[in-house]
Amino acid sequence: MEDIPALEKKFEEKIASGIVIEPKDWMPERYRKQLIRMMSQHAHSEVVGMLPEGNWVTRAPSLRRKVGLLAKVQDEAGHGLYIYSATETLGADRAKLVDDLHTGKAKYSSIFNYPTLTWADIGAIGWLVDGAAIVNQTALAKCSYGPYARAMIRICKEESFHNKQGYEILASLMKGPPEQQKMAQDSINRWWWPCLMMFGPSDGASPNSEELMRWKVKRYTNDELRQRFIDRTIPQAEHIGLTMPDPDLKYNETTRHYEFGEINWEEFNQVIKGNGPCNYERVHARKDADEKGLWVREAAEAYAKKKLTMNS
Ligand code: FAQ
Repeated sequence: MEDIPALEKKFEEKIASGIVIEPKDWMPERYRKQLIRMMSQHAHSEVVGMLPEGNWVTRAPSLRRKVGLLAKVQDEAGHGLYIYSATETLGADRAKLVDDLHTGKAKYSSIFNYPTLTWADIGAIGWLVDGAAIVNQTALAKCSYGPYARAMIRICKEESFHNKQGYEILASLMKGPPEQQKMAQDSINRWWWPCLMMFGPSDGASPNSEELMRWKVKRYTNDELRQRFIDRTIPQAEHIGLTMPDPDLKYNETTRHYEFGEINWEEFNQVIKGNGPCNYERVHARKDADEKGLWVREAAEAYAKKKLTMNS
């Protein structure tokens, strides 16, 4: 049996040469812990993320829109399941992770603590929230932990469909009467800044980034990904006549990037502390679903046990 410093050295060499770490490989406890933290928050976000959109399933304006939205919400559930499974490859107990969400110990993405007030918000979530998620997750598809990286490949493909669906909803509203255009613009006014917050605190204020970058879990910093999202999103907004609620937004010909205004970090900190507009409602809805689904899980378990006894 090799000693810990030798194992650590080998692990760092693997990371440095771009070798992907797999579940049975030796890894430092801190690497495992960081991955479980980040991946479980990600899984919780996918599952909680179904709630704001689910709010509109019964009120989608046409059968076509309803079918698209239902498929999207189901996809998000699937993403949560892949990522929870990936945390299990690290030895995490899924029931404990879910319990941490319900007791407020675990975080989930700040973005899902905002309400969906109009149909246009469903367009804004698909276009902006999934758009931000794609920028973040295409980078994670190259992360150093194999099961997480592989889950991201399929998830990004599905998110691309969601992104196009959301953009199409907003493009249709922008071609409609003034009331619909106003509704689309209002949704962008409310969702733009919270979407920029999805990428996390600025680099200087991000305690986990340095370690995660060193281990190639994160391949880019929070600010780099935020900038990438802004640069690719503004031309899309202009194309359909939407404007972002930021008077400081302007293209810099020299850097070839958009400059943007100050993010309200106080709002971000309040939301991740549990004081956002819908935090209570979201966690309460998840706890309620968990309690109401208990009999289904118990029945499935009893059936599986019975089948096992009959077969043995
Ligand atoms: N919300 O040191 P950092 C989606 C926390 S999926 C809440 O920079 P890190 C799909 C952070 O956890 C969206 N908390 O942290 C969908 C840490 O707290 P801790 C989710 C946040 O990990 C679409 C503290 O602040 N995606 O949208 C947030 O290096 C439509 C310090 O921050 C992922 O989770 C935030 N926005 O970087 C579903 C992707 N930002 O744990 C339905 C994977 C930061 O130390 C509908 N995660 N915090 O107490 C990541 O890439 C990273 O974890 C970051 C944060 C970038 C989110």
